[in-house]
Amino acid sequence: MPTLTEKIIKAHLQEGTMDRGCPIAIKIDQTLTQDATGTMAYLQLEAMGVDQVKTELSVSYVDHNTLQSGFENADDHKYLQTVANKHGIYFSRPGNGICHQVHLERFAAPGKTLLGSDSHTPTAGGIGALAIGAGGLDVACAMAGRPFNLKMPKVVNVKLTGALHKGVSSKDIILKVLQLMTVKGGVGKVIEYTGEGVKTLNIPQRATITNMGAELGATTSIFPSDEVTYEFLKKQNREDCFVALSADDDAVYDETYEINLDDLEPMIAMPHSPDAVKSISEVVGKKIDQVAIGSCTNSSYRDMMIVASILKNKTVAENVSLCISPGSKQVLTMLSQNGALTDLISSGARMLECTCGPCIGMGQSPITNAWSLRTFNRNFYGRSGTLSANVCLVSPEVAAYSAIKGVISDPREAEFDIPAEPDHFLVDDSMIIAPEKQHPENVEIVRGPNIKPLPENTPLADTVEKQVVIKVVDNITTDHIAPAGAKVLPFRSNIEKISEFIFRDVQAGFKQHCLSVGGGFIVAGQNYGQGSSREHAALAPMYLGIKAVIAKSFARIHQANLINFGIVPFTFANEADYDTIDEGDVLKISNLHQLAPGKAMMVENVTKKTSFAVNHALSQLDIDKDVFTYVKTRLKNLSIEIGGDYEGNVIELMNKGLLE
Ligand code: MIC
Ligand code: SF4
Repeated sequence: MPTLTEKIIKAHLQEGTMDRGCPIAIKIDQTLTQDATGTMAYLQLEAMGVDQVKTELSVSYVDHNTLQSGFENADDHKYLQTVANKHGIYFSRPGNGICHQVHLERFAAPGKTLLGSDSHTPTAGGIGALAIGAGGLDVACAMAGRPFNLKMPKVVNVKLTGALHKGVSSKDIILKVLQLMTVKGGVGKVIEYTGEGVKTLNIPQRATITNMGAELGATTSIFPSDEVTYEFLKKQNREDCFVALSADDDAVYDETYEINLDDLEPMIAMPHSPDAVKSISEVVGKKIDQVAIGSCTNSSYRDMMIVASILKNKTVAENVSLCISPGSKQVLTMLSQNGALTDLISSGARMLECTCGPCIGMGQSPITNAWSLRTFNRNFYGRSGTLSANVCLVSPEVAAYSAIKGVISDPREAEFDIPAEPDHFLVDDSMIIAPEKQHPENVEIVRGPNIKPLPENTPLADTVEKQVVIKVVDNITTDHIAPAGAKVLPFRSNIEKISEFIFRDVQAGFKQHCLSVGGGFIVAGQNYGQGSSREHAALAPMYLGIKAVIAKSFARIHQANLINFGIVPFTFANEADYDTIDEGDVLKISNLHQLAPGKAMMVENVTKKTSFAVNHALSQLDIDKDVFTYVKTRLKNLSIEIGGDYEGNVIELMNKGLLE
């Protein structure tokens, strides 16, 4: 009676028992990184002294920072290419596509585990992989052959019945799930899709759904592997890696939802949260300024063909700027070969590179007070680069039809063709560079001046008495903590520089404030750190002297990143205590060296002369690993465990100025 999730976890289990909520460690078969998180991950891998990665497959993608408005991004790309070549990692060159789209096309396989330093790694769940997003250090550890630690998740069943009507999209399914479960409803859970409706969805449609499971806060999302999966793999020349996989018929789930696809209508997520979902009929007619189509959620061949069909022989409304970024070189080449690209260009669409682009604020920021419709997965405040913009998330059908109408429109009224499945995908892996196998020792790693040393933490004292430097509300995203966008992303390999942007749009002068008071504590509401896997949202606060975050609850990846970099994530034992604390209050936490799994601690509010209890989720493993003295001790321990030459590597990195 196991679920599909339990079957894959069982086949990869290395430590722990599979009881809900218990710590487990699973073997990782594949890893992926992207450029914005990859440089840190590979610096950590180097410091551990790993010569060749121990996974079945590791791929380094470049898809986030490709504007190259200075030398910084190009430096990062060259470092990533050479470090991959030396250590046995495949390198997907800029231009080859968005990591999740390319991985789905060329590498993801049913039944495999995949760990990626990007929160949308679960995209590969569409093909039946157990694909999890994590911080770069966790991915570096997986490349070093260490199992991935997590808590045994609950398994939620979303049962799909019926079939989608024309104009309704798989994006609408996941928006519906977000409406039902909210942005924190998936924390600690895997979402498993079952039911008759599953076989009506092709692999890219399934991947749209698993991709956006990240917005539920879920550990991952997964579809069974069936004849549709086989057909997709065959058309990608990869049928060899097919295995049929599904949950047992009598599988027992922790929660079940049922969605009848026949009843579903086009949906829209309103500003500024992916779970602020309405039916399109509630907002039809609203004037818009921008439409952006693409991202790892909706940039497949199928999505682009639908968009081309809607735009064919039409012109984008004069009040709208439409930009389109196809997901991969495979998709773009196929569109170019069959003429659909001409339909996109003729409509007036502004064609962009096959990268993340506007999804991460790399260009195409909309006008002041804009209403922007995007086929992306996140519409967090400020993420588009225009603080006053109202960004909504929709399907490609809604986006394309609204672009020609100039107002939010219901695509069920549009005339267009549902594209036929291609007989074959265009397979050309010439933009993926295989690593040097014969003499990797001869490969020179190129590090331009933008690659700065890994920062170091000071050991956690037994008693910490410091100010609350910032108090924030519920659902603070990593985009609030460590914003992205064209002005910031060039500095992802430079923590000192990136620390200038921490909480940029929440508290002016945050960096100076932290430095002047010698760091301190962050106090937060529910679901602190939701969104991305970026370690910078922990590394930069660490650099600024943050010692603990006290929140009502945390998002999974951010909590793990805080632990990895020696910031203790505490949760209020009694949530009402949140209201008793003000910014600037001095808090004192004693006996930190006696931190033990499951043991509550007392926090004294020195300013208010009160005290309150806090819990933490640290395991014995976290505490034993001496996480509180990152970088040196932690990396040294890991290095000893994997048999790496830590001393040699650290001396080399220090000589190169990459470690202090
Ligand atoms: C995102 O969508 O927020 C990102 C940019 O892909 C991040 C990774 C990053 O910040 O580099 C993510 O989702 O993990
Ligand atoms: Fe890139 Fe956007 Fe996907 Fe993140 S969500 S990987 S920025 S396309």
